[in-house]
Amino acid sequence: MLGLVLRAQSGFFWVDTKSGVLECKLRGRLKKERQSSDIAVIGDEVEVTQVDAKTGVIESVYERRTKLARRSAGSRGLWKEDVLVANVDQVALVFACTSPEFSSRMLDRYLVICEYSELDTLIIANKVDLVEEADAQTLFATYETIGYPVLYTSATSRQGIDALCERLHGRISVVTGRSGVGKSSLLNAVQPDLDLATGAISAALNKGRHITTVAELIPLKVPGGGYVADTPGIREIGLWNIPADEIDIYFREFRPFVNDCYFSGCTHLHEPDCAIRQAVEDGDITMSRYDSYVRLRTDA
Ligand SMILES: Nc1nc2c(ncn2[C@@H]2O[C@H](COP(=O)(O)OP(=O)(O)OP(=O)(O)O)[C@@H](O)[C@H]2O)c(=O)[nH]1
Ligand SMILES: [Mg+2]
Ligand SMILES: [Zn+2]
Repeated sequence: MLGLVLRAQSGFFWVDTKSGVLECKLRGRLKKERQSSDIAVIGDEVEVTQVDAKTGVIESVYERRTKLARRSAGSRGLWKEDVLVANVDQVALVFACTSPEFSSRMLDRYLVICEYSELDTLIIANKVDLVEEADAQTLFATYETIGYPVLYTSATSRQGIDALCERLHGRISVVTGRSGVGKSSLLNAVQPDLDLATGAISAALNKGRHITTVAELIPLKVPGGGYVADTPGIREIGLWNIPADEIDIYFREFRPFVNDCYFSGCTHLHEPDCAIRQAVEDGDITMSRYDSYVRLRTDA
């Protein structure tokens, strides 16, 4: 039977199948090859043999179409890749128009991670009810111009919620963004019976809790299905495995210019005849995006 891993914990896997959610273990021979932590992760499509009404065994794991990964400490002082979610169709980056204050630096950083991981991206501008529509659009205009879809939403007034539902249907989405922007509130608006903890309650639950980057995939009960992972942040994924000299191409509006610099290894920081800095001067690249690039490039 085909299944999808919704949750993984201490060697147990909760797998969504046509017979419902089964609690599964891995078939012994699967464990011989690798550590059980990377054999199957949430989002993995697996082949399952049902044992009884509630349990099963994972026989094999299908190849991953995409993945969201971070670096973690491995054996002998080496770094290893930690896959957080497999088969991600899109990343929904949630920002609030205000409270907490919008940070273009953080958005640019997230976008680099998404471009590098080759994941579709949706920008959600939440809490539009707290600002003037025109002010919200000013914050996100650059991103629409360079081709990212931006949804203006309010979990409170339900503005944009139908459009959000449409975006989530039939796909595996990772919903991320800093604390307090309204991730859980938006998902509750999409599907009220999810009943995710929000606001002060959510903060209290998280206090003293181990930081889990991704908890689980939540199946959506909508026509066409779909799954969402409500995650506190993909920030710690970091930019570790992105070579410094590749960062420019993950700023998508830089791409038409990167080959026009005088020096082939141009860092776009100080070289003469730099096409990127010329584009900034000509207004084809915004100063804010260029500043984000400079910061990421000099940190790398
Ligand atoms: N005015 C307004 N308030 C909102 C909106 N969405 C969420 N909030 C409020 O913002 C606060 C934080 O919302 P949450 O949904 O808990 O935020 P979160 O992103 O899930 O936060 P963490 O779980 O801590 O990562 C709560 O008090 C919500 O009621 C919105 O669209 N408009
Ligand atoms: Mg939350
Ligand atoms: Zn250059």
